[in-house]
Amino acid sequence: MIKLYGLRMSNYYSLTKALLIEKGLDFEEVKRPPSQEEDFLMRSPMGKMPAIEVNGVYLSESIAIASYLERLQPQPALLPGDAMQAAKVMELVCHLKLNVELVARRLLPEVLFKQPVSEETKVAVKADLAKGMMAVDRLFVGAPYAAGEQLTLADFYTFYCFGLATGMVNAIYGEDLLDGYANIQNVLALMAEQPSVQRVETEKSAK
Ligand SMILES: N[C@@H](CCC(=O)N[C@@H](CS)C(=O)NCC(=O)O)C(=O)O
Repeated sequence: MIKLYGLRMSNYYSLTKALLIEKGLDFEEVKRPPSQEEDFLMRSPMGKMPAIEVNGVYLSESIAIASYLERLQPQPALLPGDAMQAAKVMELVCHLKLNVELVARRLLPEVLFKQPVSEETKVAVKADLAKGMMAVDRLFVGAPYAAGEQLTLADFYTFYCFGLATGMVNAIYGEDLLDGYANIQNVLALMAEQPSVQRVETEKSAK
C-alpha cells in the first residue's frame, strides 16, 4: 500500500492524490505538515509536501512521483506513447510549475500568512509571470485538453498550478491571471468535472 504524506490543503499533495485515484491505486493518506525535522526530511529532503512511501522507500517531488506512478500503473495512460509527444507534455508541465506556479508562490507569504511581500518583489513577480504565461500559452493546446486530445499529466498540473497562481494574483494585484486565456479556462472547467479531482476537492473539506 502506498502512503501519501502531507496535508490536503497543499496543491501538490492534492495533485498527487488525484493521480493515485486516477490510476486506481490503493493508498493511505498520512497527515503530516511540512517541516525541517529529521523525520520529515528523510521523506522529503526539502521538507516539502507531498512525499510517498512504497515498501519503506520514500519519494518526494510531484514530478518524480508522477513518473513513478505512470510506470507502476500504465493505465490509464497520462502520457502519450510517442516519445516526443510525451516529452512535450512534460515540457508544458515544467513551464506550468516553474514559470507560473513557482513565480506566483513568491506572493504566498503575504496572501496566506500576512507577511508583507516587498513592492520590488511584486513588480518582479508580475513581470516574470507575464513571461511564464506567454511560455505556457505557446505550448498549450486546449483541444480539448492541455496537450491535445488526450488527458495527460499536463491537465492535472494546469488545474493545480493555476489553482494557486490565480488565487495569489487576484489577492495581490486584483487581477484575473487567466483573463484572455479561454483555452486554459476550458481545461480548468473540464478538470473540475474529472472524478478524481472532484473526490480530492470534496475530501479537502472533510475531516
Ligand atoms: N516541487 C515540489 C513543490 C512542493 C511544494 O511546494 N510543497 C509546498 C506545499 S504545496 C510545501 O510543502 N511548502 C512548505 C515549505 O516550503 O516549507 C513538488 O512538485 O512536489
